Amino acid sequence: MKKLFKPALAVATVLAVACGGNNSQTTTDHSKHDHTSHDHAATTGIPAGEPTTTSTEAASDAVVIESDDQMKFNKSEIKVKAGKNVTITLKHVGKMAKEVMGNNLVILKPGTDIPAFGVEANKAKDTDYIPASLASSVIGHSKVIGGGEQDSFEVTLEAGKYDFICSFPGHLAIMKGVIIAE
Ligand SMILES: [Cu+2]
Repeated sequence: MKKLFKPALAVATVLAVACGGNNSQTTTDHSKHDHTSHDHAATTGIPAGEPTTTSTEAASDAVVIESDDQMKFNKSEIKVKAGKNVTITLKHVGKMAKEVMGNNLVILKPGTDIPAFGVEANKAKDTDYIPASLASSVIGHSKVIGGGEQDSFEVTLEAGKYDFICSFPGHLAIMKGVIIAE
């Protein structure tokens, strides 16, 4: 209730001022104000408190992303806590073997040329499609996994936006997204 009180008061004050009347009194005198004519002040006061709750849930230090046999991640945007050790888990919820429908999750440094990375990744089967020549572009990555498997890795990201892809050949055009560290 404490969190809701402030926005509700702010809204009530704004509406009271908008109503005209004695402006110098309304800020301190809102408790005596006729509430029947300001029913909407109470309802708008509740949503005003919501963003606080939403933002604490948004950035996490442990995220799970699913991939499937349709060459898709289930999320295109992930929010994590900046400057904190974050665990990223990739879960392949499909059934196909990793040789056919392998998926991984690779977080790339900002500014990485993704198509060029993909060209090199295609040649890097032995290293889970992480090209040694472009290792410096990789902030973190999972193993290549098949249906029913999962793999986790840890990263610490400075505040910012990072691309993530699946670097299995032919997948990165569709299997991609953004990680926002905040
Ligand atoms: Cu993939």
